[in-house]
Amino acid sequence: SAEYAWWTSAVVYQIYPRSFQDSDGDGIGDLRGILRRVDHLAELGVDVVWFSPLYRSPQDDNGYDISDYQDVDPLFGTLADLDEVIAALHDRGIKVVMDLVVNHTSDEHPWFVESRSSRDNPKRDWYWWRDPRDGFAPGTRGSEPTNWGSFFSGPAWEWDEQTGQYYLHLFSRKQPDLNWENPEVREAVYAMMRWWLDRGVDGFRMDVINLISKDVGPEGALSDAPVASGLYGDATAASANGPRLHEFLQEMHREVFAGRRESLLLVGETPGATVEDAQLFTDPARAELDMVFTFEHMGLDTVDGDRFQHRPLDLRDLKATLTRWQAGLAETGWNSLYWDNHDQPRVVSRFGDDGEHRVASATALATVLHLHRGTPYIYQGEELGMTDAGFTSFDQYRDIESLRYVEEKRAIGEFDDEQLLRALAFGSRDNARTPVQWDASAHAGFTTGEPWIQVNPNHDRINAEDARADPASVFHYYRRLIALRHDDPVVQTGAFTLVWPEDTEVYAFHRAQDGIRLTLVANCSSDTVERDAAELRVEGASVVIANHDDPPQAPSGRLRLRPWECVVYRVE
Ligand code: TEU
Repeated sequence: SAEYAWWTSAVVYQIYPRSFQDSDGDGIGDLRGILRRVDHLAELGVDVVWFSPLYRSPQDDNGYDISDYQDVDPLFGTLADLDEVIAALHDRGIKVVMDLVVNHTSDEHPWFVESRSSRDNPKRDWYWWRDPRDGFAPGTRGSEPTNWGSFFSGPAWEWDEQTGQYYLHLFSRKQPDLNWENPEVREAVYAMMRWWLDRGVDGFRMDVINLISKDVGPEGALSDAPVASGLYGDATAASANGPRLHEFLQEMHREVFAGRRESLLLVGETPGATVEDAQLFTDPARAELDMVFTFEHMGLDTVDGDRFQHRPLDLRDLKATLTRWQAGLAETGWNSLYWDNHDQPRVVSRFGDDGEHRVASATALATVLHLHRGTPYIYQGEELGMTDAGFTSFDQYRDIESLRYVEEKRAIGEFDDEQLLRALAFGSRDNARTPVQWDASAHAGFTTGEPWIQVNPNHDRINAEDARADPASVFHYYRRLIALRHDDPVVQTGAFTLVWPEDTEVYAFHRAQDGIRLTLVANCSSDTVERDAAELRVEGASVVIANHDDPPQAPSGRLRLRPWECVVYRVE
C-alpha cells in the first residue's frame, strides 16, 4: 500500500492564547495558563497544537500584527515559558505549529519604523510605498494609489504625511504589507523561520500566505480592482494568488524546509484559493505546502460572501463544495478539514442547533467533518460544543474587524443599530473568541481577574469539568473521533463517494479502501427523518461510531434517524 505522510492520521488543535487560560489574573490567557491545561490536550488525544500568534505585538489585531518575530509578547510570558510549553507538549507526543504572519508586520516592527523614516532609507522598499494618484489632493479620499479596500473596512492605503506617500495595508493600518518582491525581505523571513525550527517547533500555519505576491504590472504599478460591493475594490481579487506566489513558496521550501520536511506540518491559510490552486500548493512533487485552508464552505450561509450577512445554509451546497475539494485532492495533494477557528462563528450555532440539540448537532457535525479525507482541525472549545458569544450590545465586542465594520456602516448610514447588532451576532469573529469554559465557577475558571472579553454565561452548563464527567458529552465524543482517525486506515485515506447529493437534511457518504467500506449517515436537521436504507448498502454492517446509544443496527428497510443523529457503519 502507498506510503502516506504522518499527518494523514493526525488531528490538529488550535489554541488562541488570549482566550485559552489565564494564570496571572490580568484577564488575558498566557503560556503558564496553557501549561496548566496540557493534560486536557493529551486526554483529547490530539497530535499537533497550532498556536495563534504569541509574538511581541501591539495587539491591534490580537497578535496578527507582529513587532518582533523572535520574542514572546509579555502579555503571554517569555521565550523561556514558551520553551517549557513546547517541552511539555513534546513530552506528551504532541507537535507544535506556530502561526507565521509574514504578509505584513506591525507598523511598530523595526523594519517598518525604518522604512517609514525617509524615502531613501535602505528598508524603504521592504513595504509598498506609492505616490498619491494625480488630480486629487494628497492624503484625501480618492488620492489613494489604487481603489483597494482593507479587509477591516476603509481604504487599504494609509497616508504618511512625513514622507508624502501612501503605504499598503490589506488589514489594519497597523499591519503594513511586506514587499515580497524584494529579495532581502524574503531572506529575512526565511532566516526567522529557520530560527524557530532550530528552536524545536514542528511547522507553521501560514497566515494569508496566498496574498504575499501582489500583481505588479509594468514599472511596479498596482492597479484598481473590481468593486464588488460597497465603496472599495476587492483586495482579494487584486492580491490573492499573485503571479510569483508559487515561486516564493518553492523558494521558501528550498531555503527553510529542505531536509527537514518529513517531520513538519506546513499549512497555508488561503482565502479565495480554488481547488485548482490547492492542487498546486499541495502536490508533494512541487514542494510548496502540505495542505491549505479553503474558505469556500465558510461563505455558503452568507449573502454574496459578506461574512456579516446571513442566509440559511442549504445542505446541498455544503456537500457540493466539500465533495469538490475531496475529488480535486484525491489523487495528489491533501485537504485540511475545519468548521471553527478564531475567525469564524461557532459551527454548532451556525450550521447546527445550539439550543435543544446542541450535543447531538455538535457531534453530528464533528462526525461529518472528521470522516472526510483530510487532516481535521479542532478550535479550542469546539470539543466542548461551545456556542457563539450571544452578545447583544456594541460594547461587548472587541475585534477590530467588527468595530471598523460598525464604524464604516454608520458613516455611510447603510444600517440601523438593530441591523448592525444582528450582523455582528451572526458574523463577528468575537463569537469564537470568548474564553474557554473550563468549569462552572465565576469567569468559567479562565481567569481570577476581569476577562478581556466576556465569558459566555452558558458556562454554568457548558464546561470542560462537567464534560469530562459525562460520558455522553461532546468532549468524550471528540476523543472517540480522534482515536478513530488514529486507528482506522479507511478514515485516513479511503476513497470518498458522496451519497444523496440532493438531500437537504441527510448527509451521507462512503469511504472505501482495501475491500472495506465505511458509510456515514447524518441527519443534519432538528426533525426526525426517514430514508431508504437499501441505498446505503449497509445490511449486515457493524456500527463504528454513533452519537446516540442505540443507533439503528445494519438497517435494510426504512432508516429512521432522530434529530441530528449520525451513525458510521463498517462493511467488510
Ligand atoms: O485571516 C485572514 C482572512 O482572510 C479572514 O478570515 C479575515 O480574518 C477577515 O475576517 C476576512 O473577513 C488571517 C487571520 O486568521 C486573522 O485573524 C487576521 O486578522 C488576518 O489574517 C490578518 O493577519
